[in-house]
Amino acid sequence: MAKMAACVVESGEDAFRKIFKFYKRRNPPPDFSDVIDFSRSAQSDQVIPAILDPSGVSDEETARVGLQPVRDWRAFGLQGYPGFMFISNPFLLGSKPFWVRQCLKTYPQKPNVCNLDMHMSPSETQDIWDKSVHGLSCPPSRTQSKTLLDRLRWVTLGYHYDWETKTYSASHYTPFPADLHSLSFQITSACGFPGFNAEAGILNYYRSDSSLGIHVDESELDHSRPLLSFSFGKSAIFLLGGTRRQDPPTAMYMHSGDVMVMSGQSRLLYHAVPRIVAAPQGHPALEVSGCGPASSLHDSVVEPLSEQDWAVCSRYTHNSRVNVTVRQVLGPGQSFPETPSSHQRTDADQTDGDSAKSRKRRSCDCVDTVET
Ligand SMILES: O=C(O)CCC(=O)C(=O)O
Ligand SMILES: [Mn+2]
Repeated sequence: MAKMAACVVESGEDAFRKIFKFYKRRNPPPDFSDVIDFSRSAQSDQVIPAILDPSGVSDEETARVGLQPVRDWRAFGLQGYPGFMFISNPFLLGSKPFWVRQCLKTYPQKPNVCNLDMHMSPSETQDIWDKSVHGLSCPPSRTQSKTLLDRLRWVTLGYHYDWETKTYSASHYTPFPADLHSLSFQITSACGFPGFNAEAGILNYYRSDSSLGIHVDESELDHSRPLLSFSFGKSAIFLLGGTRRQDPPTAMYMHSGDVMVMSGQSRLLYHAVPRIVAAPQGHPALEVSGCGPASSLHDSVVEPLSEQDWAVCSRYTHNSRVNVTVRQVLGPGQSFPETPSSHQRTDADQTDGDSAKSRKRRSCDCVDTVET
């Protein structure tokens, strides 16, 4: 057990909750010295090299989606977490802005679903980007009200996750974005999972004071398929626990461009994001404008951004974080049962004795923001 975990956790307690609160604390700020940083080598003896399959994916295929050749990826595992893989920013220089723009401009558009749809009409939540960019490309002023982009907390793709019932259903489906499917397919192939079918996505948008409660992602019907997670913008402290709340979690940084793969025994572990932190010095959330991806590739998915799009993405990622999780919901040949599945997503709030209120809030805002 890590130093910090040992001193805040007594046996039999909800160790995860204690450590979640430890990292969430503002005053005094916590000691971050136990947090694993995969961007720095030889940092923890818990970190082990991960085995990839570079033969499964060509350099041309990875370049099309904005990724480096697989042989250049810095991929790690964690002792005690079989099936967990961490790929430290495998993106080609200049390709992250494209994916950030997709998350801010393209994926929030209809027919995808977002938190703002819960209390606004479709015409009001149309063109979130266009209605927000004026505010974002000018210097912020005290009197300006929040833009729709500022108020965006989650977007769902493909089989749309229902936050109330914690299920997916055949009847609430819209086509999954082809570009994000390609990106996910290349990464999962390189990680030894050929034939991954990206069927559902959840995008979480975090401000500096946001956090995401303790939960397990178990609503998907086939848990033998990996779950992928992409991060852009500010860094986060990510906690990866065990199968029980008493298991103390391991803390790690997720920086802009980092990718996680949760598979096998690590597919159903408790996890959470207690805190958003600044991007490390010298590693800006987004590269400078103009170092765009090589656009000469035939059929490239990733395209250069306009100056204005880049400026908006750059400003947004300076203050915020976007996380994208991609899930395969059904196994090959599997279909949804007649009655809705009883599989549940659990979270920290619901075990804190305030379940009705927190459930209501989480149905609108997956990422829990403390308004200041
Ligand atoms: O933001 C993150 O890194 C985690 C997101 C997550 O766990 C989820 O969407 O289920
Ligand atoms: Mn999750």
